[in-house]
Amino acid sequence: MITTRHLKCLYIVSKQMRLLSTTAYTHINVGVKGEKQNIGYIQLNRPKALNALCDGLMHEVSKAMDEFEADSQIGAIVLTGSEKAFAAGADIKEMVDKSFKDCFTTNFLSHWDRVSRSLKPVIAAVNGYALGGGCELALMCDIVYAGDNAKFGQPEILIGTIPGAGGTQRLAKVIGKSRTMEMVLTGQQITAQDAANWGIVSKVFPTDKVVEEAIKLGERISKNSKIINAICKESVNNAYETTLKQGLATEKRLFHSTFATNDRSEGMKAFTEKRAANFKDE
Ligand code: DAK
Repeated sequence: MITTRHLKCLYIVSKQMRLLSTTAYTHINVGVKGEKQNIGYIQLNRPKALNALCDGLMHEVSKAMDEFEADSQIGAIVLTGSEKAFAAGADIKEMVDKSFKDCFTTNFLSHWDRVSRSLKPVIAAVNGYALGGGCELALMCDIVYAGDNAKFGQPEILIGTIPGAGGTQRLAKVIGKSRTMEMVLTGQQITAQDAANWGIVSKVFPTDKVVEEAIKLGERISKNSKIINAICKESVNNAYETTLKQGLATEKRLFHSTFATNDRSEGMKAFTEKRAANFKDE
């Protein structure tokens, strides 16, 4: 349910206090969800353009991510679109007249990586089209839930370009070479079920249940220590960027580092005392 709190505001957090921020968003809806209002919620909202990811929209997503990361009460973030489209890709109308020089000298679209740099778990709730940059944005999230009407694809080849935000990289790591090649060289769309079978999506739900399920998942994850969640994410993400040997070495050190937190101590004590852990995120 959307409350007044969701409409205008985000919360900037000082240690004990949540203050209203005056951030106004044009291309996205931003709010907090969940029983404890601890799930950050970002809904892409350019319905007339099937949520094409224009520059302004992506800057707003970055801003909302910054605000949620700064809010100590937010444990996870859900990113979604509409039932018709998660996002139909970067805004082609904004790109159509650009030259190589424009792209190169401005490092065009380089700010797109904000979601992938989140310390907090980000769950994509995908319905409808997730194409091009839309598919890549979903792949930047930590977990992808999809509605049974979702369609994933990298159709850039059909407009004379190639994926530029992970569609030849993250996608290949997730689904392998042959499937990636087929997707990026034909531009074909795949169903939610295929995406689940291939590992892009972890679960498929009826369309009207995806967001609700993503929020429930966020709530479940938020019960853990936020700092341990962040360490755990870092270790998994590292698996995509390094060799197995280096990844295992880093994992071991990150595991050791959890012993510098009170939450690790509390978690293990709680287990031995047969009670629920009371994590304080420290
Ligand atoms: N950009 C701009 N407008 C779009 C759009 C897009 N990607 N997708 C749809 N629209 C607009 C349509 O132009 C139309 O607007 P009006 O004509 O009504 O003004 C409206 O949304 C409804 O679309 P359709 O009339 O086409 O609707 P249909 O149901 O017939 O078709 C569709 C739905 C999703 C199959 C079709 O719209 C479509 O093929 N859209 C384009 C999909 C696409 O090619 N996406 C890839 C774009 S390239 C990078 C970061 C990101 C990227 C690259 C680099 N760096 C970090 C370097 C990403 C690149 C891309 O995503």
